[in-house]
Amino acid sequence: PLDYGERLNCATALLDATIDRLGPDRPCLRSPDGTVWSYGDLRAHANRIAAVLVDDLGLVPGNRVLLRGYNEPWLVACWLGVLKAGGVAVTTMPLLRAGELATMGEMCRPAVALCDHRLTEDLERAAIPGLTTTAFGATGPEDLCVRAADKPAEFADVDTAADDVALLAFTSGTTGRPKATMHFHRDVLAIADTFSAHVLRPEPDDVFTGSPPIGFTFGLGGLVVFPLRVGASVLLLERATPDVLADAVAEHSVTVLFTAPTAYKAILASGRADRLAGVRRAVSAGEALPAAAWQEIHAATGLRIIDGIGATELLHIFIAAADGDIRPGSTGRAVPGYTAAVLDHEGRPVPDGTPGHLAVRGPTGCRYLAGDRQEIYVRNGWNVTGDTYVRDADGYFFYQARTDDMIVSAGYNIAGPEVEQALLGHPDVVDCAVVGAPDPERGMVVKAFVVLGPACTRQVTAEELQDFVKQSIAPYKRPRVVEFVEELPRTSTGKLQRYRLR
Ligand code: 3UK
Repeated sequence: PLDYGERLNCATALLDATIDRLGPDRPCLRSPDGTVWSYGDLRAHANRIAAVLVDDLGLVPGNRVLLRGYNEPWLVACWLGVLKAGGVAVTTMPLLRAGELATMGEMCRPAVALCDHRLTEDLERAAIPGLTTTAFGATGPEDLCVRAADKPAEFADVDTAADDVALLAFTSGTTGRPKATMHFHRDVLAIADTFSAHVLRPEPDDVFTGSPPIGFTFGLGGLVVFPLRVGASVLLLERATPDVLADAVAEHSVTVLFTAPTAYKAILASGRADRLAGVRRAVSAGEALPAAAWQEIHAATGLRIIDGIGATELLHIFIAAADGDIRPGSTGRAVPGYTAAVLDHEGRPVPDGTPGHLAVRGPTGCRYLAGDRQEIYVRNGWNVTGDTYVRDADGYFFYQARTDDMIVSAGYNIAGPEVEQALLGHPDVVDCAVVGAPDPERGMVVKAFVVLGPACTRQVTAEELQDFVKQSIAPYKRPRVVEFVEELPRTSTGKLQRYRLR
């Protein structure tokens, strides 16, 4: 069991443990232009920011600090500075706009915002009451970096409790309005000491990189907490499109890669698979990685991708498989430290092989800021993620769909994503989403929204796609309605918003 004692400041723990063990000069944060901050540099910057927060901005332990920036060293220094000062970090993604930021502000009432100078406009337009914004990354006298330069390099970190809230993270809103979840100082270390320690097993010489924003807990864990916990370094990319990512991996000798299934597929499609040759561990999360995609990536790169399901509510990954244990098409088994089960509507375990609600228990868990949804997500001590899964007799978990995306049609249970995978096998289909549409006879019918590739010049008919799907999956799963569209609605973390199509 994980025991961090009663008092714990995770920022102190992340930095000081490495510095005590490996010295202050180890490389920590890397930028594409070749700049490197050592662990000592990062600690000094974070200390100075903590001093600005406390001395100049009047931060009191427990105050919430909104953070908004691209993946780059100053954002990491700000995150650690807030925690050192005893504040609660409210991480937000650069893609969010004024309306979304206003909702978040209303929910968590931050006193202070630290914001990349290129991203202040939307934050100002959000007009969050009582908020003081300080920009970073520019050169004027008011800039955080300039003010921090005058502060001492040492700071006495606030002695927080292990279960003081360290961070508020917003869910990506695949089902509508975002929800804020609270995570403790001990949770931040727990994700490193479960998934990272047991499945990823990084070493101090590893170089991490990836695409998820640090404002998304997938990125916060993979690109900040995991490398810092072992004294490794991380290359931070501001706009990591698949091409940029693949090139950066090759150029900077990256060994640990975090991204989503779509990016791996795009890297293959752009002919850049060879750039991933030096990667030792590649993680895929956020959406399911179908067996066919796993095999294709393996054939092109030799990589054995580590699929893992994580959630903002649980902070990071809780089901995954390590190298030798990987079974393509399965998300893996419960990460050591977590227990996972598949339950029926009444909360009883279903037999192996039967679909049901995925439920998880472990050191991290869901605490919503507004308690209204707590009874939906947490039942009888289990965190119920909202995903339909099947477990096999060996304890491997197989993703079916978001529970909301299960389509019940004429008595059949059909998982939308399975139909999507079948459609994506068609050479002219580049993107698609499958949902249930109300139908007087069948209750629901399977409806597909299909995006055709730019190279497709001939007329593709609904009938052709239906016949195509019937060749790879049971005929009753074929989309009875097909609508051709230009593009599909996605969240800022790249997830399909099927609810908007419904
Ligand atoms: C889905 C997956 C199948 C699933 C996340 C890693 O995605 C993250 O958090 P979110 O709160 O969404 C959670 C939901 O996303 N999902 C995530 N990973 C997988 N479905 N296979 C997967 N491998 O519906 C889950 O309930 O945005 C991922 C680490 C931290 C995260 N926050």
